[in-house]
Amino acid sequence: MEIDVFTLFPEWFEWFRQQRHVRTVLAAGGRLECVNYRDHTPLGGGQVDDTPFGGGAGMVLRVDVVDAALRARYGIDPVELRDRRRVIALTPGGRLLDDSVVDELAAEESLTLLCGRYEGFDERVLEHLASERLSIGRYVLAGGELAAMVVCDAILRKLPGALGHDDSALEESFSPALAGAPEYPHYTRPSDYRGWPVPEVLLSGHHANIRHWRLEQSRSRAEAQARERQNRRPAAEPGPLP
Ligand code: 6GU
Repeated sequence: MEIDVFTLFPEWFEWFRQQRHVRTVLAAGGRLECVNYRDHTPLGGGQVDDTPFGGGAGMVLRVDVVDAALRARYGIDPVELRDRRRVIALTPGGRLLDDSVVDELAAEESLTLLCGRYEGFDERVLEHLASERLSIGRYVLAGGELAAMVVCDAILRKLPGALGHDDSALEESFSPALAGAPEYPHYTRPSDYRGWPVPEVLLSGHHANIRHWRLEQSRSRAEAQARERQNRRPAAEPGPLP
């Protein structure tokens, strides 16, 4: 897996790269590299953003800057690049990340993640340079960097060897192995702490019973989650603008 992250804050990713599961994947031949938009800007003074046409708050990442950075990295017109490689713009309005999207991305050989800053991207980045848009949830972050790290973390931990135990990522929350349900609970020593006991079945050594109990727990958690979703008000359908 080779991931290129385009950002104005490559130093944020130095910490991320040092985390054990990330180091493991990188040591096994994976790549996680950052490209600083500012290193490739065609504008003077390291300028990368500009005020929005039509007025309004904040600054917008310029399309010519993103174009130049992609071209410098890949040596071809980014308009062609996006047909050959997934160029994913991180933006709160994008497709919502979930376990199946992570699986889909983890199956790719290479990915490009574009982080926006300020008020976000000039819309023409999304329309003409990116192949798709991705969001990590219905809230707004100050920039795409943390979202990019979330995406990288979720992908890298699925790759062989990342967790040191190849089964760990298999039967986990929301995985097909659990029919998309949350994971069953885990316990370790002590078996009784302050009168809080570990469920008897887990201490029984009876593997079939343990398996049955775990799947049952996972199923009932899925049901509880579904009930909770129903009780909540439906996720705000965008209403008419004021
Ligand atoms: Cl991908 N970017 C930003 N700026 N905010 C977000 C997001 C992405 N996903 C959720 N909120």
